[in-house]
Amino acid sequence: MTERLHDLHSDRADRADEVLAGGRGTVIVSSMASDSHTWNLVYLELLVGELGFDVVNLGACAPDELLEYECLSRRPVMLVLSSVNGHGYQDGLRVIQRLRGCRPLRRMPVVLGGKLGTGGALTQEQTGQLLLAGFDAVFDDQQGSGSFRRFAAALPSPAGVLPMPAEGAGA
Ligand code: B12
Repeated sequence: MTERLHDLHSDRADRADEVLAGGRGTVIVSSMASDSHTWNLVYLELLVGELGFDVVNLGACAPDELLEYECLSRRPVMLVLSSVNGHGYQDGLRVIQRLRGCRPLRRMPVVLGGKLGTGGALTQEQTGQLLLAGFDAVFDDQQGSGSFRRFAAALPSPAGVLPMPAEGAGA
């Protein structure tokens, strides 16, 4: 019995270490097929890493098949798509339809953000269509990073991993 309790305790301690070392799970950051901009992805990689996730950055012009393949093989806790070249609506709609059509990826959190339209922000109708097609959230450029941070903070921790310590709490 004592041995079992000891095992349970070490297991918990290992998991806590994992959390402190950034064990909130893997997030994939990527652009989509038409978009060759890269600094947006560098920014997102740093931001998501700062929030405690492990980040895989697929880079610019990621083909739809690559996105699907990486999501299936890595099973991220979230996919963060970025688009700044003005084709965010078209690329986003196509990609989310493909991902949601793939049964194992139906419940994976997927968000889209950046400079999504050519004439500034997307219309309410366009945003609504993206959400209806399966995005969990759409962050237009003018919103800043606050709402994205809140969304990421509310993601459930990977199964069995302890919750992140509250901000400001600590030894
Ligand atoms: C550098 C640059 C390029 C370089 C890119 C080099 C590279 N390696 O990245 C080159 C020359 C290749 C380029 C090409 C083009 N570009 Co360009 N480019 C820029 C420029 C000047 C800076 C972009 C940048 O690096 N910003 C720095 C990064 C850190 O910030 P960011 O990209 O703005 O991303 C921020 C936010 O959008 C947000 N964000 C982004 N993604 C996400 C995702 C989430 C989830 C969240 C929460 C937030 C978020 O966070 C970031 C930090 O605040 C911008 C104009 C500008 N001043 O912004 C135009 C700009 C993005 N380009 C533009 C255009 C049109 C093009 C071209 C189509 C031009 C052409 N006719 O060929 C091509 C597109 C090529 C392609 N296939 O995609 C337009 C896009 C317009 C639109 N969206 O309506 C812009 C805005 C210029 C303009 N004012 O017209 N470009």
